[in-house]
Amino acid sequence: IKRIAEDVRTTKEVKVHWFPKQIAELDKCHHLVNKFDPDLDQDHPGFSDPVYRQRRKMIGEIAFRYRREVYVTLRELYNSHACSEHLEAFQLLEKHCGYSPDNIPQLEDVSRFLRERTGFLVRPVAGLLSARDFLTSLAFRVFQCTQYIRHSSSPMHSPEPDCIHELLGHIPMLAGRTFAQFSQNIGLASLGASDEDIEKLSTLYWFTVEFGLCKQNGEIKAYGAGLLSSYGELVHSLSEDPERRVFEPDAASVEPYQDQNYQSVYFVSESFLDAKEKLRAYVAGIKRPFSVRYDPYTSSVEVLDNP
Ligand code: HBI
Ligand code: FE
Repeated sequence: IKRIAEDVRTTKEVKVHWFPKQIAELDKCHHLVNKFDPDLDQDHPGFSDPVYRQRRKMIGEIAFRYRREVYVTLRELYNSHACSEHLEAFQLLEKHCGYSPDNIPQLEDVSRFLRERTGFLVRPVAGLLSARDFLTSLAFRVFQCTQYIRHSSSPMHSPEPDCIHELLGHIPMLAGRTFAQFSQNIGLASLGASDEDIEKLSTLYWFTVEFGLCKQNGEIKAYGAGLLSSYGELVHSLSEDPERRVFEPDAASVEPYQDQNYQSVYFVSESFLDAKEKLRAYVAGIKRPFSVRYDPYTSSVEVLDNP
């Protein structure tokens, strides 16, 4: 694709050729000179070698799609595979928060956006946290967000959370009221819980917030961030291959899960409201010698002794 560089006017009305002012703008410096292109130049040693030319073409396409590959591929798939809450929030994030194929949004902007929608805040974190610490922050409506991006040799997959996973998977979901409350409730249930209960809540989190499916207008859609940030698993989760079961916290909290491969089982919620009600009943069964209440005015947790 050829793009004619834009001319710009200086204050003196002298036309000068456009040039980048920031390193990121080097994305716009991609115009090739075709003189020695093996597809066009009959004297090129590779001109009559179709295998070589095919390989060159593939490498060239990677260079052109650099930066955009994950965003553009997932964005397209959301239309058919993502739940309506995700699609709606994603549109707003594109409009207000700098979500685009050419830009990685700033956490500060994302945090401001979420605060206005659901009161969730985003806070930077250096890597994978312990389940207890991660869940604890959810109790305060704080989402710990990784900063780094996956290695470019594997654009469609990352073994650990990275900013693509957080920004494309989690953030849009946290803009929804019921889902935000659901997430905070898992966090509140985790405060002071035993190691066994943390393990169960973490598994519950896995099969809902990370890999959950839900029903919408008679169809099944994805709402889990692990799905919404992985092209391959998003397609797999709604295909014929895996088993899909009705979401029941008692079962989901003890189901063995895969963190090396695609899940073989997914849990489908009737709605976020339904999932929230089921979680409430499940949490009521967790034994703690106290209960907790979140005070949004002071952003603090009150501990209430059980009678
Ligand atoms: N840590 N930084 C970070 N991001 C996550 O998404 C995350 C985590 N630690 C644990 C975790 N997620 C979940 O898999 C559950 O164990 C809570
Ligand atoms: Fe995650």
